[in-house]
Amino acid sequence: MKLSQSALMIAVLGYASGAFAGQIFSNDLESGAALNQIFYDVNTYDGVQVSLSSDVAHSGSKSIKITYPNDEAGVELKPAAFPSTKSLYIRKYEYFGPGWEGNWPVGLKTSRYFTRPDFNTGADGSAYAYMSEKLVWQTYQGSSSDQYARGLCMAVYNQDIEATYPSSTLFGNNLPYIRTGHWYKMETWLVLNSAVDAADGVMQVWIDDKLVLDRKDVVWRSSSRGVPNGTGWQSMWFGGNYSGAVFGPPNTAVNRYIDDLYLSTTLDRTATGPTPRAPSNLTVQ
Ligand SMILES: [Ca+2]
Repeated sequence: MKLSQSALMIAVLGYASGAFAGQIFSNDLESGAALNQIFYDVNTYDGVQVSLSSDVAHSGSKSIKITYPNDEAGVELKPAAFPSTKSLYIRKYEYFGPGWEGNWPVGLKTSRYFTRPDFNTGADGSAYAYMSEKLVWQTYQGSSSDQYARGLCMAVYNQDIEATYPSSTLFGNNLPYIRTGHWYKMETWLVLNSAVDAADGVMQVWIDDKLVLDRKDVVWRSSSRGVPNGTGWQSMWFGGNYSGAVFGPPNTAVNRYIDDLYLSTTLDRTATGPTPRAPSNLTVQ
């Protein structure tokens, strides 16, 4: 299938009616479409399994289930490339099943963003600005008995932007840090810097509506770091690989779920995306 055909199909499947002006992609996984009909490409690696699941859901009864059977396995769920945009807003909901406790990775890629339409970064030294988003991250100083992930680490080509969630920041389950058994609302807002080497790029992250990263000085396009190219965000993927646990790989498969994926060129923090459907087990008296 050609990219243009796939983009058309995704536009049809993407619930474009009634969308916000800047909406690029929106999907609640409830349409019955297969993952390879929703995404331009579904790449899996190293035995990872990905499927539509009814185990848990943020909306309706379905979500994406990613099973990581061992270390360094991943999946890339790619929406079709989109017209170049200086600003990109991403919202998704993530849920971690039992077994992640004590096995939180050095970096679990929650998404990746590119300024090329081909999901690539270009050659070293003349590369294109991009980012590996890791909103689930365990510090190297962590404890093997940790029941949660402490922070995030955004890899911006030869630079890691790290942060630790403060214990005072309570998420929607009224607990600090990322834990199993809760749907976390994750929002990211990216604005490319105004010129190469200009320290005015924006990177903001909210989890359960709490601002956990607020940077207005990101040098996305940088000559000194060898990443001078890119005129706007043009492609991304959801999902991503499990980058190794601090204390060794888990001895059992661990499951990660994603639901209600949304992309926009505008900061649609008030948008809810697809209208949430009532749980399938709800009965009207
Ligand atoms: Ca759903």
